[in-house]
Amino acid sequence: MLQFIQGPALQEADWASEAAEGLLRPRAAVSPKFFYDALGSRLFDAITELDEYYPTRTEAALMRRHGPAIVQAVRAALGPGCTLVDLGAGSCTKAAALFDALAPARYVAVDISVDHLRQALEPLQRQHPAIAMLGLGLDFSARLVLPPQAVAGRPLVFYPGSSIGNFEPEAALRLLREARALGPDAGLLIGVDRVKDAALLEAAYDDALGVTAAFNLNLLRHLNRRLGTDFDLRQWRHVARFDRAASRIEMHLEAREALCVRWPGAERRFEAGERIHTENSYKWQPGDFQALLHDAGFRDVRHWTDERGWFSVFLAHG
Ligand code: AVI
Repeated sequence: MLQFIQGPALQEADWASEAAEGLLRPRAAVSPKFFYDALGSRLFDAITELDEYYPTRTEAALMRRHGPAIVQAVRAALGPGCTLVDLGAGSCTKAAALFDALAPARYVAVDISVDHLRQALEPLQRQHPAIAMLGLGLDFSARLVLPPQAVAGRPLVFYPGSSIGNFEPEAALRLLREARALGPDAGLLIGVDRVKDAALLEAAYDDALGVTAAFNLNLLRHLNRRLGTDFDLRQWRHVARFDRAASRIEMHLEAREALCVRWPGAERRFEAGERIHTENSYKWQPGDFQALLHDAGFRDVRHWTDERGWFSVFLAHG
């Protein structure tokens, strides 16, 4: 049985006012959610294929190598017939790879828009008729609560891809607490990118082909369409730096020259070298992430890593 539910969607006026507020701050900043229009989503898919962008392929290799042990640990922790809650499900391929071994009773695919999920879920439901499936449109970065009919059996929240790194640590803690609160016996399986050499990290976020630069600059195109700004993309350049003290990659767009950006009802001057902060991608030490999981209320935590120790998958429950 396949169902779809769309939660409250952000109104166009909310998107515009959020972007305008960020542009008008003394240190301009725009939320990374503005990366993901149709072209931005395709550019992100291209990033995951770059030689320099190791997280996607490292996590995939880790899941292939340790998948059986991970699934066994999940089954030992949660028992059979869990509800697999897939955050940021997109094409649902990462979760679908677990179906045969994990045999969930239900699959809840969560993404910002339910329309993204229809294409993926319809064929998946035909391939796995025994799993009850729900596509849920929800901005879980604001708050993760599921409709009461979504969960039947113990929930296992699945959040691969190290997207937790795009949350500020306090917001990450809030999301993990909300995951813990999905049920008295909720579990969590999550991919986390680790602290490593700055040169490796900076190359992953500033690749030779310029795909990440295009991904970052595309945010300005998106703003031109959504807010009516008149950004000229040629006046901006992509910057990605690892801040070791904050343990995060920061992405910015830097004005190549003094300029003025205008949009209906407002304008903002930028000096040459002035930046718009577009994303943080936090890199975690395993011990610190384990402490965060404990703070979120999970008592039992295990983790697996690849042979270079670049990426970790954590299973938390209890
Ligand atoms: C989606 N997220 C995990 C990516 C990351 O690595 O922080 C987004 C990204 N930004 C630039 N490259 C990839």
